[in-house]
Amino acid sequence: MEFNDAAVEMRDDVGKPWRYEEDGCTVTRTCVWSAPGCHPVGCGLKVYVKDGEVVKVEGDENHPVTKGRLCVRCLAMKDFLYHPDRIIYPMKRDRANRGKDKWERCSWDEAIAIIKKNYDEVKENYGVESMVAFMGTGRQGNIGATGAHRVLGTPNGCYPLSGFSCYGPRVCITMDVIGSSYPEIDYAGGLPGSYDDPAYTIPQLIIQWGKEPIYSSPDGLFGHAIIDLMRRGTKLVNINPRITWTGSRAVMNVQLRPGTDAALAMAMLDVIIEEDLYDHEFVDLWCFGFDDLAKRVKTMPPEKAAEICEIPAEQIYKLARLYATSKPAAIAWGVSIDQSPNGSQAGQAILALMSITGNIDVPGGQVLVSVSGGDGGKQEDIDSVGWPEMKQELKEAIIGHEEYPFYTGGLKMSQADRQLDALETGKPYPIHFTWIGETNLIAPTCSAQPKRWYDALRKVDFNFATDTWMTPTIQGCCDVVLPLASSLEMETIVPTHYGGSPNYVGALNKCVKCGEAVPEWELYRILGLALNPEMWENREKDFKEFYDTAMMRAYPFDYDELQKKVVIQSEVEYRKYETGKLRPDGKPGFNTATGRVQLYSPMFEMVGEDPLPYYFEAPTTPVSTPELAKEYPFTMMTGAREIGYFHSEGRQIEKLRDLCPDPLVEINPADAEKYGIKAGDWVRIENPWGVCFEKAKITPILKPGYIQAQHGWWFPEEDAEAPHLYGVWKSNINTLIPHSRQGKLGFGAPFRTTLVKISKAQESDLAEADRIGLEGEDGKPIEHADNFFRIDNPELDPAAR
Ligand SMILES: Nc1nc2c(c(=O)[nH]1)N[C@H]1C(S)=C(S)[C@@H](COP(=O)(O)OP(=O)(O)OC[C@H]3O[C@@H](n4cnc5c(=O)[nH]c(N)nc54)[C@H](O)[C@@H]3O)O[C@H]1N2
Ligand SMILES: Nc1nc2c(c(=O)[nH]1)N[C@H]1C(S)=C(S)[C@@H](COP(=O)(O)OP(=O)(O)OC[C@H]3O[C@@H](n4cnc5c(=O)[nH]c(N)nc54)[C@H](O)[C@@H]3O)O[C@H]1N2
Ligand SMILES: [Mo]
Repeated sequence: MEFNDAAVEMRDDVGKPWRYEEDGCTVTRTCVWSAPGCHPVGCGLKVYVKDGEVVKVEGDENHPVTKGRLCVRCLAMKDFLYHPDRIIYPMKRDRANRGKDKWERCSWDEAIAIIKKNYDEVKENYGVESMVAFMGTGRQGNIGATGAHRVLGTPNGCYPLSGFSCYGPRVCITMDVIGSSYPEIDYAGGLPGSYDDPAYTIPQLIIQWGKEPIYSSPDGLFGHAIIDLMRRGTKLVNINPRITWTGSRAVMNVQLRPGTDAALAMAMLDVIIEEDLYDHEFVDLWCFGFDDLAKRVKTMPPEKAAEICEIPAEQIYKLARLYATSKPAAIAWGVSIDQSPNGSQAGQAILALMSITGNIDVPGGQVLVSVSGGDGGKQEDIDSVGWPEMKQELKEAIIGHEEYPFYTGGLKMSQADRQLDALETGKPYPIHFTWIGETNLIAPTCSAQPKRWYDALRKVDFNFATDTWMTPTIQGCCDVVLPLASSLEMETIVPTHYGGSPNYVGALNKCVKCGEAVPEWELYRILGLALNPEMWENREKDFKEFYDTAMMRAYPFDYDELQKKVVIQSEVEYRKYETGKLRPDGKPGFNTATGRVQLYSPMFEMVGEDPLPYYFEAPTTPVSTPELAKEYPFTMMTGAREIGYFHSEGRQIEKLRDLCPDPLVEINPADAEKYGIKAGDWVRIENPWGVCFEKAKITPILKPGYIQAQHGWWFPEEDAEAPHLYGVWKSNINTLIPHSRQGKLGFGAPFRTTLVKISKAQESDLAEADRIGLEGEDGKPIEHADNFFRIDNPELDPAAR
């Protein structure tokens, strides 16, 4: 990645220094990244500190992109920092007391000694492969690669979300099709003149495809940029079963049936090719497999897709023409695509749309990172990041490798569903030691059927966690917990889009210290030196040193310079396929096997997948499982993002809880009337895999027959002890999502297309749900396992393995 000095100079002229005095406070300008959880937009903050304590946080108007705008989660940062439920000291608990609130504060030395004793024993008796490091979303540490491989020395880093249904699929597919990290829309984030920069062109059209950045700012895309661009004339299309806030301002809302995106994308390709609306020059010079693609998409004419997607065929024609004739146009690929077993094909078709319309790596289109960038475009970088000096037989022992080599090879992580199978069955080998690094997986976040994960993790010999808060997962399963610092308590950097798209790099400038919490990179060093010293002995002692040596290749400025400037924008160069900047050999073209955009994927073919996009029904829908649909008539989407919470975080913070006090399920008014459900009623949501309860939000933004249920819920104010675990089972929507329904590449899961039935919850039901795990009248805890966690019923569920 190259960086723009002009931009830096400009900031110096207009910006405040990185630290100054005001109103009796020391003000530090800094950028944020997790914790608290957030994807790396690196929003700018001004943090006011007096007598060593944060008194106020404001948006930093000097930040070249966020320009003072900030979401509520950052505005509530002070409440996050000093909340009594935060973990700021190491804690230990006897294994026999798992699930009991019997934590004891201990020293760092003692905590590390306990971890090391267990590590050494398990390594000696079963080998490092019997260990797993679990990671959640988008944290700076990336436990998957760094933690598992460098700290534990195991090949099994695992993101436990069924089918790795977030971002990973996108990156792997794009790596194969385009040879780059995934292409984000170009919102001028790397340009010093922002939207008015002479190098930039305002997109005529943006398609938010299963994405709603205004709430989510996902994977480094600053949500407000969409609004900024609309103010400058960009038209918006939402492809979304729900009409969202931005949808109400869009020129078109394509309210497709969830999980049918591949059919829609293929039909759009068909129209664009059939009506000769594609970019001939780009296709001729830079694409591979166009004729095969054209032939394939002929099998999905708009009329057929219209039936599958339950939208008018006319709308598909209109959308295809609008997209192909708007220059430039950009598609924002949302997590809804990844959260579908057919998502790999939908993604492949979306990349084909971006490519054949000539929108790849052009101003206002989809921007790509250059090979010298921070995403490690060079093969040796990829190898060394993923597998530091790990023996070949260990690499091959990674769980799920034989069945899903595209997944395990691309992500260097064990396949999530097979990882649960291994925990449950001991096959291909038993798991004896886990590090729950950055995920609250038994809350309805990073797993399908979390009760199965919970039961399996409880049996593991030793589990330790690293987090900023106590969670149901830690309370239920762990033996040691190490405290992590938040964004305001550390020095580090934030590269937007995890370094995947050239925008800017921000500095996290330390403002305060809380207890004995440490930044994630420091934690790796502490653990690494104890457990796997040969990998860590010669490594840098602090972040500045690490940055100035290890990261210099990616960033041509030293840490002190970045700290002072707070944000440095990258130099954006377009059409890099013409100048050789996308390939390590410096030749023009793309960094793929054929040197072109692979509309036909040789790699997919090699691993037994169809090389061309195709459509298949999700595992439980009225079409694929009509019998099941008779009893469970609603199609459930889950997890559409809320502004106040990041997944399972934030329920403790009063200001955020006030915004959304209860778990909500959206129901269309016609359905609500039919089922006698009123706004605010508790609703029983049920299917063969489980039962849970959320409160009704009655809204016409979704069609009858569909519901959208919130994820992430637990109740930190409730009883901590197992099996109640802060009421984590009551509104645990993921108990209803079946395990192991991924596509052929190992990706995708039905988080947005599962069949359920709904009813107004009975008082007795709710009373039972509220008391799961608490003592009944006879003094024994109520388990209700049969009622709340159904056992897979193979008769109802033909797809069950
Ligand atoms: N039903 C349903 N379920 C979903 C989704 C959905 O749409 N529907 N979305 C899925 C998606 S896309 C994702 S990515 C997953 C996310 O799943 P998770 O990542 O597991 O979710 P979180 O609750 O954000 O985070 C877990 C823990 O990380 C801690 N944490 C925060 N910041 C840091 C940090 O910097 N370092 C460390 N070590 N810990 C930190 C938090 O305190 C929290 O306890 O959820 C998935 N779950
Ligand atoms: N405030 C907040 N921000 C977050 C997070 C958070 O928990 N809270 N989580 C972060 C994470 S890990 C992620 S991955 C991102 C995700 O962020 P986004 O990619 O923006 O995804 P969502 O908001 O989950 O979903 C976007 C829309 O997809 C629609 N949708 C549902 N099913 C389908 C479908 O089958 N097809 C189509 N086309 N659309 C569908 C939903 O109605 C929803 O409005 O957000 C990140 N940012
Ligand atoms: Mo995610």
